[in-house]
Amino acid sequence: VPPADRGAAGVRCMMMRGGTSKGLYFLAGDLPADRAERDATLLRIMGSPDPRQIDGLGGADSLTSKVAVVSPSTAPDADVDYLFLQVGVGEATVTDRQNCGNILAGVGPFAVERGLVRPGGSDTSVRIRMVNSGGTATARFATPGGGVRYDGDTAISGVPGTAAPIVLDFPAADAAPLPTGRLRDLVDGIEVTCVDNGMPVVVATADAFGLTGREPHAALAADDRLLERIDALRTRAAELMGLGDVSGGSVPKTVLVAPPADGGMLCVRSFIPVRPHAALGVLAAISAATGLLMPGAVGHELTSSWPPGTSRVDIEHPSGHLTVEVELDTRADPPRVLRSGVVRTARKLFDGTASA
Ligand code: NQM
Repeated sequence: VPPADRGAAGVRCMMMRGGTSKGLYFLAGDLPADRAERDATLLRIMGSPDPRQIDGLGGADSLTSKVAVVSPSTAPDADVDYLFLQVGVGEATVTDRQNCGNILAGVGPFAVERGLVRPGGSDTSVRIRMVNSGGTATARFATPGGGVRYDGDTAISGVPGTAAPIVLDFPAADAAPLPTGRLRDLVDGIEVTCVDNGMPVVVATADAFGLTGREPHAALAADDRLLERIDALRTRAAELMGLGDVSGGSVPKTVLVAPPADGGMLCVRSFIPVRPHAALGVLAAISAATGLLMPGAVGHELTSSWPPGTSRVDIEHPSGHLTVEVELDTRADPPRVLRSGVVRTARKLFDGTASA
């Protein structure tokens, strides 16, 4: 399309809140096939690299500058493919280096809305191949009368009100969850467990950084010295995890763990990858819980008061709680993930044509 006609042509797009994130959902066929052209289109639609994204649909925050690209799957065990793209805020970047479990919550409903998946009665299950990580997920949600129901009575921390539940289930992963091959590593004098059950995460105790783990989000965001240390830690840990040079990249995330203070089972502060998260990423939470459940891992001592065989973990974060499920075979060496899961909600915010 010649530049003068771009705005007029537009791109079919749906905006959805998925979990505690918000993003633009596209059919792959509605975006340019050429990658450079696709990325340039997404930057224009979001309004990046302007830090305020004033000329686009992004919300000037990495949690609201996200994209799902959905297409029919060629994999025999999946209905649709989901490619997650993070559009930079304040920088002209579009990266596929990470997955996003929050935006994932909208993928099943979007697939039904766009006619990629036929609704299956009162409930529909959509099998999703997550292109970024290579794993699969199943999303189950209400479709009474053949349409997606968004309203309901499920509340999730970080989102006002209630909505219909979307149950996300992750089957056993093929890859071992310990990318360094060890339960613990010493990085910059700090004991860490590097774990990946859907998201590469570096787990350390809040105590190792002189923190309680209950610090308000704003206090962490203002602590430049701490953020420098977090960045140095995750950059060195990434080398051990085989992720190479991650400077400027969005993974690995860092999760600092501490004892609970609000009726949960542990309390965390997470960094995505350097800026503190106002809540907690879904796959980051699942990965951190996976690490903690392994005897000998950093933070495992926090599980000593949990009932034996615990698989449901209630995690406190800066804006509430996130409960995730992880079933591990800890007798295997290295421990194997049997399944993981989480409940989210999503809301269709608009469906239309974005000016590109
Ligand atoms: O870990 C933020 C989020 C995320 C990612 C980020 C996520 C996940 O809260 O699965 O959901 O880590 O940048 O949406």
